[in-house]
Amino acid sequence: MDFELSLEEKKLQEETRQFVDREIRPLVAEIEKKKSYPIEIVKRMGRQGIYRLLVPQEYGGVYETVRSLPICVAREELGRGHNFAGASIATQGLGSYPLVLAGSSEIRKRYLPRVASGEIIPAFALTEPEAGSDAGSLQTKALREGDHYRINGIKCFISNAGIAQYIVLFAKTNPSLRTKGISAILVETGTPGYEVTRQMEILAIDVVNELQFKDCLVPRANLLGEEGKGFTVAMQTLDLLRCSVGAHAVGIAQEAFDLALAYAKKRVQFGKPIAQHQAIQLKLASMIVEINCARLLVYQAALAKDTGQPDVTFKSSMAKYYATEMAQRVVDQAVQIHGGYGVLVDDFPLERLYREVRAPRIYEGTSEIQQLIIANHFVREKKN
Ligand code: COS
Repeated sequence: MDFELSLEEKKLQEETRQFVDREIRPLVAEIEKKKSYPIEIVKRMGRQGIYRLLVPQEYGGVYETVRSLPICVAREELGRGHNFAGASIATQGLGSYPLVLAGSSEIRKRYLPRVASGEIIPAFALTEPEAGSDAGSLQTKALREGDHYRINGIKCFISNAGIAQYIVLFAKTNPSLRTKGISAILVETGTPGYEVTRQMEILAIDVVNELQFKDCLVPRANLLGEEGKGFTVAMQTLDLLRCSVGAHAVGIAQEAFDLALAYAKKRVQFGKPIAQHQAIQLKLASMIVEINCARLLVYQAALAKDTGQPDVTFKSSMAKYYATEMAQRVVDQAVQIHGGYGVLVDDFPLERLYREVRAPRIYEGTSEIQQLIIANHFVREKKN
């Protein structure tokens, strides 16, 4: 068993780290101050070619098929730099992977190359006011009418919808069924009847919106895959990207650890740097052990996906669950090591990491949903 990244993956890691230092970190202070749409990050990531990890080679991607490990390696580095950079690779993937899985060849050709270059921003619209963890209970309807679907309903917490050119919508084409009544449909954001109704401000800087569909007519050709198979498309997309949320969390935690270590080495109390006090050393030791455990879980889940193992869902949920909970603990300890400076809003970045680390325990499935999936892996096995 080899725990080393390949030379190619190490190169990606190093190049992404340099890109973050050179092109993301200098933007952070202004983005945080203005609380503006960090669209410049998308442009820069597109130029760097990072979104090319998300689509197959045939459509401008890096690899023949989409691979999870490189996405995770890149996302850890992006997550260290700024929340929106780490989230952006995932939101771009959430909006493009359903096309990779189920889009017609015409749809793939039309959209994927431009997603890969960053020219197009897509979004993934699953959540509704009354359907969060229980995604199968969503109520948005897409009813057949000739060559079109007539869509009515509300979606919320939809990342990037406010800046997207298209969304992948999950709606009921057969409202009398639960998950088997759900279909995935591509909706261009300029379509009449589609409206972004609210910018939802959250703890970390991100673009999160509420949407409304009022008699929005979309061609039937925009159906992704078959009617009634949308829930599976959503779950398989989450299988790919949940472990990358874990990678993002590892990036936040590593950044917090590095800051805490540097601070502890220079901050003198009781006549010596606090890094030489056992109380701080114990914290640093626990933090780095936890970070490495989480990183290994992320790599394990990514490799499971890339080698076609059957337990991807389980491993991806373990990686997301452990890494996001771990990152919360690590950032909290990093704040503690910084003392009063840890909660200062200006100049010290810990306060930003403290805000950024919270949402990953919720989005793409809460920690409790991940625990449920992890437990069900064994409960279901025992049944068979
Ligand atoms: N891959 C392929 N198929 C899957 C799957 C996966 N990862 N997960 C579930 N399915 C299939 C099941 O096999 C089942 O098919 P059959 O009916 O043919 O057996 C179907 O989908 C329904 O699955 P299940 O019965 O497990 O659905 P539940 O309604 O119980 O919900 C959870 C399952 C809770 C796991 C799901 O609703 C979920 O992930 N919720 C969280 C949603 C979320 O992450 N939201 C964040 C928004 S996106 S940022």
